[in-house]
Amino acid sequence: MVQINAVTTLEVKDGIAVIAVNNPPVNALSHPVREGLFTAITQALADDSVHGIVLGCEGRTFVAGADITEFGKPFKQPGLHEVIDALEASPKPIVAAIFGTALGGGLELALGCHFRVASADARVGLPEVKLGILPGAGGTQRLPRLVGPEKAVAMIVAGTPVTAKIALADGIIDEIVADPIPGAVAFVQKVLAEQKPLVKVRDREDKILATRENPAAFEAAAKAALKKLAGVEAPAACAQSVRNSFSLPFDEGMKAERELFMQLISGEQSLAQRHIFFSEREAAKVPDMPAGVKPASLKKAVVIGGGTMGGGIAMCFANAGVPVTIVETTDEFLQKGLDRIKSTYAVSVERGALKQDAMDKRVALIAGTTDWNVIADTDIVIEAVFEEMALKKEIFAKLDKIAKPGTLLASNTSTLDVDAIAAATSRPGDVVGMHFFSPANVMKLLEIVRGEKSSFPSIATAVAAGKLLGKIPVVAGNCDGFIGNRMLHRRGTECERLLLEGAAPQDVDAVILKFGFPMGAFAMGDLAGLDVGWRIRKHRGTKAPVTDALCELGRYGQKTGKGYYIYENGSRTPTPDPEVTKLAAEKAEALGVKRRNITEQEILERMTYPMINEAAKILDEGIAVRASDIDVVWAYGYGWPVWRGGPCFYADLIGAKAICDALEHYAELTGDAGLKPAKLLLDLAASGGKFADIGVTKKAAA
Ligand code: T1G
Repeated sequence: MVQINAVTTLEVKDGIAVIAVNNPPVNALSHPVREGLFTAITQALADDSVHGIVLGCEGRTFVAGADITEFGKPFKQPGLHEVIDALEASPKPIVAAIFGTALGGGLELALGCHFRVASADARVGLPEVKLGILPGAGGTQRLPRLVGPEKAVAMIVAGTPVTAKIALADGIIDEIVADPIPGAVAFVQKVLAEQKPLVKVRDREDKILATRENPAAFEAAAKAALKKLAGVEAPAACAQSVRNSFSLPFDEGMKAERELFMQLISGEQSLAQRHIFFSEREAAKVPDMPAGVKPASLKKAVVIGGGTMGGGIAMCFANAGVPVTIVETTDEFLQKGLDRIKSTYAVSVERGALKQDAMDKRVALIAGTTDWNVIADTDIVIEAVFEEMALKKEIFAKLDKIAKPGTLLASNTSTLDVDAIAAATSRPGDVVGMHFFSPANVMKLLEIVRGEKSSFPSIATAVAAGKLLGKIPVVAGNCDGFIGNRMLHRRGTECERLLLEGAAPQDVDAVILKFGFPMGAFAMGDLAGLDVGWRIRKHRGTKAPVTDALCELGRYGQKTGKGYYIYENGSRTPTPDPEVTKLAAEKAEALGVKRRNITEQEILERMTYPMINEAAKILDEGIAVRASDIDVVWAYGYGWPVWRGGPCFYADLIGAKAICDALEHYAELTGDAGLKPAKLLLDLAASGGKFADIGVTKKAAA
């Protein structure tokens, strides 16, 4: 075996050269890897004793793409194109040995080989669109030549990997093997023995000819793939590049792909999406976690409450293969909860998103009882009952008596004081908040609330639980509304004021949708139910004149057919209602609020800047560990468009000074001192600093 460089080896045995990359953690195509590959291929091609070549990897996965950390840095040769061209030009058969994931540049590398074999659990795909770019090393030109442009555009615009089984059926791989490298060696020996012709993927036309003659099916597939992606640059560029694969000669298609790639990679949207990529991975790291603290293993789970949230949380455990028991107060409530779970799974099966046998396996992992003793033998308990402090305290006092030592006791509260809940037990160190987002079996975000006394093992276990459940865990300090809801509340206050000052719900929501959110603020309020906030305000003695008045009229939103909008005959489509504007005008008059035309720009600023201001306070108080955590919370919990990077990333694009000036203006305009810029934001404005520079907040690092 020859060590070509630190990350590449070449071993020749019985006429077969095995080139292996070993660049942990995911064999990304860093400059040393590209250089090592190019050298190894050149050597193998020049070696007359070599008749066939296998391209493989050591470690936990095949190549998971270009090295994203090199983006934006000076480019070093050889590029991936040179490496792939060398593979494709080889007169000796080359087989890629895929396992784990072959993603982005990793799959493109494999598409440069003559053949591909993979282990049964492998997944292959081109996820570049999730980084705001497109496959830039031939993926948009070679993949259509294997699977056809229709399948290719769907795969590339979605960026979702496919399983080895589908890849084999679609012709991306040639064989599923038990062991990648030995399997690839056997495959290349078979090619040599049968003198199979070496067809370069670039020369394959059979899968694109029909589309070239009649692109109607492709255009339909592209249109379907691009639905709901208006304003996002990369998906449209992906579709155009796949269109080039059958409408242009290969080399021209490659050239156009390169140009599109260079445009996107230096754009704001890709910067934002790469920021989110690394931020979601960073968020799981707790800076002050002492080395050696291990999360407890989670073999069994209990969920208190089988309502919408409790049921969704139980599904998360079942989806992760963890047996879970729902504890309810009555058999009737229990059955209702279990039935709701079954019907949710049934909808996924109907849609083809889940196989019947997978549903059966998951449902079999979910049990239900009214007997609390089940808690004595579990590793984690998540309480998901009604948002009422007295009830929560009663439950945690009960858990304290039954649960075995070391059981993680978590509350799914979205607003209540976790320290107060923990104080109802004799083991506050074992108590954390685990705030799931509705629908809990779908939403990726998990806000882990660290109480004053939450122990490091408890935090570590909660973060590990989040990952186990396929969530993106973000650790937040304990305060009213934690990170997400605290900022959302700030936006809500502005929404109410804008209604009084003259903006209609549909005006505000139109601006928010244009910005890229999947749903407007008022439509979201109607979905969640206006009565939820009304009850909290009444409890706190605060007011929202227009919304309170709507609630007094029984207009709670979708659930009552009327809220800020009207929902005809149970539909979910919001229809503007002039009655709401009339009511707002009456309230404004009663409160002496002057009504005026409000520009889209002002609406956008008041829907974002007060939240950013709150983010500054949240960071200053150490409630969030990093600014990027706040961006992850909003991107995965509240629909902030990932291609806008999150509130703090967005603020850095605008600049703290401009935001402070606008906030000063709105504070004066509205008379709300709460809009005055936070100290941290003023400091950034004065220093010309960015949220990105703040790094880990002092308190969190302590
Ligand atoms: N480059 C650099 N670092 C990477 C990386 C990459 N491509 N992928 C992962 N990492 C780091 C990650 O930040 C983390 O670091 C560690 O590896 C483990 O990752 C020309 C230009 C492969 C499915 O988009 O989807 O090719 O936090 O926690 O959950 O067309 O990582 O430990 O310091 O995510 O097991 C296209 C991105 C690139 C795939 C593994 N490829 N990666 O998931 O581990 S663009 C991608 C993933 C491209 C070409 C273009 C996942 C994974 P740290 P992890 P995981």
